[in-house]
Amino acid sequence: MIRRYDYGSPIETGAIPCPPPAQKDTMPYFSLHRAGASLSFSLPLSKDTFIFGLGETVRGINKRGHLYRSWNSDDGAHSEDKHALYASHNFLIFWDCAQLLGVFFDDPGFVEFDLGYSHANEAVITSKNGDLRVYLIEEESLLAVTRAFRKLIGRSYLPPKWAFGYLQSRWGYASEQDVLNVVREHRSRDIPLDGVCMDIDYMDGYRDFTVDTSRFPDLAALAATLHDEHIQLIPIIDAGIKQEEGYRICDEGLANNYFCTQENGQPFVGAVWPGRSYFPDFLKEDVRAWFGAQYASFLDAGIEGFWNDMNEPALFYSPSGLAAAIDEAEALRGKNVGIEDFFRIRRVFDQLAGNPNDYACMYQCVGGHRIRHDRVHNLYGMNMTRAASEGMQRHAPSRRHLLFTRSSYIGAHRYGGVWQGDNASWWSHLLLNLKMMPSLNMCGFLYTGADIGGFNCDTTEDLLLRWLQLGIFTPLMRNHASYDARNQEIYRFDSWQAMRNVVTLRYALLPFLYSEFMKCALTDACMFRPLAFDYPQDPTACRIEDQVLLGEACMIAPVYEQNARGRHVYLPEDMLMLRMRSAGDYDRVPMAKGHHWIELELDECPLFIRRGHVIPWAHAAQWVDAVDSRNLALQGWLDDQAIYALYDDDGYAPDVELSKGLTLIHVHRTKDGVCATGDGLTLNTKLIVCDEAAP
Ligand code: MIG
Repeated sequence: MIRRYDYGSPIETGAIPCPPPAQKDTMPYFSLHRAGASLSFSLPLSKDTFIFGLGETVRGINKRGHLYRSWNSDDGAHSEDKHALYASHNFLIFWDCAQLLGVFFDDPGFVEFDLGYSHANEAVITSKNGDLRVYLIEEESLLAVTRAFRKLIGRSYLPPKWAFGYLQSRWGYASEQDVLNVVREHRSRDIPLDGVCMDIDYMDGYRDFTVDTSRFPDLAALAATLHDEHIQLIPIIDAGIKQEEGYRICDEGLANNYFCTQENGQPFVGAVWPGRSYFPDFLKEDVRAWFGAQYASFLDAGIEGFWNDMNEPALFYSPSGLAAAIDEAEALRGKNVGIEDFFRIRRVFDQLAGNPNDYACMYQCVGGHRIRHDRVHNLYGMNMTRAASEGMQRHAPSRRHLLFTRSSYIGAHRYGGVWQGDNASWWSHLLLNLKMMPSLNMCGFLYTGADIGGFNCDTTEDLLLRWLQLGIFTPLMRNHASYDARNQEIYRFDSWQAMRNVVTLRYALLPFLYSEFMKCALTDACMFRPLAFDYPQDPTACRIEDQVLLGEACMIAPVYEQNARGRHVYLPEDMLMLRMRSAGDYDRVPMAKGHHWIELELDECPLFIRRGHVIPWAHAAQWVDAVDSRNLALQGWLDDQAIYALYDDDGYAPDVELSKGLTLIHVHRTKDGVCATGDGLTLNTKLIVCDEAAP
């Protein structure tokens, strides 16, 4: 059951395509408190209440005990003390033995989630503006609540199949030659690869939709060369438009009033990579149509994937903010500057970026009305993504495109995926990557992954290897690093062969991963789930933060500590462990429900398959299109029989239907072994473990 309650004058956010009518009664369970414009909703927490959700945030799968804020922020330091990252996903599930409640706070402004932080036995959610819709979802189970919410917010974005390949990226591939080198180094070592991301370096002076032809002389020719190698180019597009007469995008935007404004109606100016820039008002439909149409020139050049960045929107400084800071510093010139003044002035400069005062000087247009940006701040990235998605659909309707964004709000999941932003080459961020997966899935974001190896800071060889061992399971599998970080392409390291072998696993698992992804997207399910979702009666399973369920039949448990040669794993039921080194090299270990210490050498990673289930396993390949998903081996631990529903399609067509893509694989035991059938499939059952092998 879903009920909607409205407060103040809610803004149409687009999170929910067809909202149910608002209730007339008062909302149960929560008590309300007004203070000025702000409106708080509080809910008592028992000592056993779990809180799930909130999508892209720091800390645990269980969100209880911290203060989170919805305020999309360009903050590259994802430390535990942070309250907000790039996205606002205001969906929560409260669960204990007495109550199960899904709640979505549809509010595009500043919202605070005090989840047992001020008072351990109370959750208080505060909307700063008090204009919002709240949706209450009550169902029988965690899975059902999530599915009902997902159904409400609409189907998740479907990427093309090639987007499940391994992608290599770096801020700093500064020329065509750099890109070609990356491709050659992978192909010559048989490291599988499906795409190379182009960061802002390809642009001419960081102007969107331009190419610096001195370094990338012919993008279409480069794209064609790479297509021959089965590799896609994936350029970045930023939100800010360089302020410069004669730059077409700028001129068109000014001529048509496409940019966000100041209070006086003049276009708002803030500095990002191109210097002083304008910000398209993506809340306006004509602006989205115009901006989205710009992607066409790249599509015509043979490019089929993009990433949208800086769309919180990030602001490095505003001219007035910077001028004030310089004045303050100037006032100290020649003085014997005291330490307090020194720290103050340092803070003034630190606080120029993403300053709330600047967002309060920016105006957008919603339904013909001017509205201060900070009331709708969290919708900016979503609407840039929408512009791109709709633009591509209009220009090339017969294909799916790869699109992932940094900033998002619930609703953006219908238009693209998300990457998890500027993480660091820290072991804790490998674990954070894992924890974000189920939380993002609950909020609709299925196509996601983090920068493998870590974006900021210098990675280490073992961190990259361990991170790849997680990355093989995440739909977006991209190695990405900052310009000032150590080179972290696989081929830079002594143990590149071990890393390559890990990547081959991704391709062996590809039919399985694609199948699980598409089934989840098409049935509003979560590909990654906390153990609590499937084992709510198992108190040990419910509190696990470093293992997650993958698809219907699997569980993953990566190693996330340096120098570890294994880890503790809790099995909520009997499972077959694959201790994997490469697509052709793994051990199959049937294991009983319970606690286990598992030895895992640096080049080994585990995948657990529930007893009684099988999963498909392909021959590894160098790129996605070369994976033969009709000719499969089956892995698993079989009792009498099992069924696997394999979803597959051509990987491009946008109008997919679950029933058209499903092939049922039936497996059963016979006197002489195992027999498997599936329409049009060649199936090899040699990898299936039978009961006799049980511990
Ligand atoms: O201010 O384009 O998160 O992936 O490499 C940094 C340069 C801007 C932030 C993105 C990152 C990208 C970087 N960008």
